[in-house]
Amino acid sequence: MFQKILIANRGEIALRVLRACKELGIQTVVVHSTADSDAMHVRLADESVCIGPPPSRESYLNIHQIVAACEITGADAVHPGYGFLSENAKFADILAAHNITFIGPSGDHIRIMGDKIEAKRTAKRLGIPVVPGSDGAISDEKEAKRVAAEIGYPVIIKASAGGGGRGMKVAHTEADLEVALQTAKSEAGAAFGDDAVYIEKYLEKPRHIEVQVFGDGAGRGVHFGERDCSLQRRHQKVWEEANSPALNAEERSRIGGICATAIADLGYSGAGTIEFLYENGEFYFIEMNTRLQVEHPVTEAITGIDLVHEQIRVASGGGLSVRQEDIKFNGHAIECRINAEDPRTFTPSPGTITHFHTPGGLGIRVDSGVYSGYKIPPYYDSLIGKLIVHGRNRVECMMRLRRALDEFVVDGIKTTLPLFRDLVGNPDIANGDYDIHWLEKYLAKGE
Ligand code: MV4
Repeated sequence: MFQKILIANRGEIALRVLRACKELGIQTVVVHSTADSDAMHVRLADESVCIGPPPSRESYLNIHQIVAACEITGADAVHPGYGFLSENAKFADILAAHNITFIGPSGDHIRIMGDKIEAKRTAKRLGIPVVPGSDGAISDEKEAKRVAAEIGYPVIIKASAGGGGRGMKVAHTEADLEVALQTAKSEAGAAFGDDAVYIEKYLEKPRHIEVQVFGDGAGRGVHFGERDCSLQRRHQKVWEEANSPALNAEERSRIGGICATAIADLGYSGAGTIEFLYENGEFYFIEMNTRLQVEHPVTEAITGIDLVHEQIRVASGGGLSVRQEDIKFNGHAIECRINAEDPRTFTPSPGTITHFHTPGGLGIRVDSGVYSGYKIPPYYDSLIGKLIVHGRNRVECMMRLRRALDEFVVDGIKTTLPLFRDLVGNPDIANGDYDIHWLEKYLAKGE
């Protein structure tokens, strides 16, 4: 087991990882920018190292500074959290070259999944159902037209270096295709320095369902069920739940089994998320994330398993603590992302939190890095906390969520709490009847 883990992140996820390390009796080091000297992760860690000025590029993304912090403190492993360097293959490789364990998959697995064309090809080879489309990059308009005619319109053009919704263009007819292809290519080239694009059948009203997987790096793979993350705005998830209201136990175990087998065959190590679009009872792979995700607590709530413990165990060579048959799904969980933003326009609202009071009671978990009197710096993302609610079934979970939202107090700044108080009373949400476009339509109506 590791002696000392360096946490290369900030905010609620840095605290989340700190808690797991403390439980496992592992010493902790955190890094921070000069804007985060008063941050909770700095207060709770055994040691801290200031690694640079506020901009992420010069601090939380600065590989040399982080490696230096490892050497100075004698950390033998790094947990990257999510965002920042968590899916940076070069960072994983550099740590390995310094005999520091990256708590995550190999650089090569990160690289494969970071290239969306390569990821899709790999998924298909491993027996995961994918969206119909081009077999690799599209070289010219003629090829685009041939593929589109074959799969049928509408089609979507995506950047291979994109992901998370960046650089996508929809073409409804052949007349739209030329413009869509050219704009997708030039936007991809400008944004990512790589203009490779591919084409897929455009699914009009899918849900976003993702499967939580783990590999032990030695040929074993398991799944922890799925999360439904369809409620998004501009590709930012707002509300996530496990299980998906759209799936039954048989569908869960079928898609989960396919994913677990694929992860085993890939020789993958650590936590991963296989993302699907789900429409008319069918799953279509779109991307794989090679990190722990923001919404992992809903999976922890229904399985009772600490996913960060599992990450640390696997990275240290101790293997997974569970076999597939040990993983049971109990009840229902919902996560609300509390952002320091206007609840309608989502404009960031940094500033001082004058009062912070979190809800409690059975089935309630709040993961947050803020406190009363804390000043939110303007340099980073606006997530200030996550409310995770568990119940024996979805109805109980929703009742408990409504109550927890009533108890939650955040004064001094705007937050997205009022949006959740509206959503929890909405009939479509109560019925679990929503797709990936539901939230944007709801916000546009201004109900
Ligand atoms: C799609 C799609 C429809 N058809 N692919 C957006 C983010 C990226 N991960 C993939 N995305 C989409 N890919 C096909 N073939 C619709 C989206 C999409 C979306 C997906 C998940 C959650 C919210 C979304 C919002 C708009 C578009």
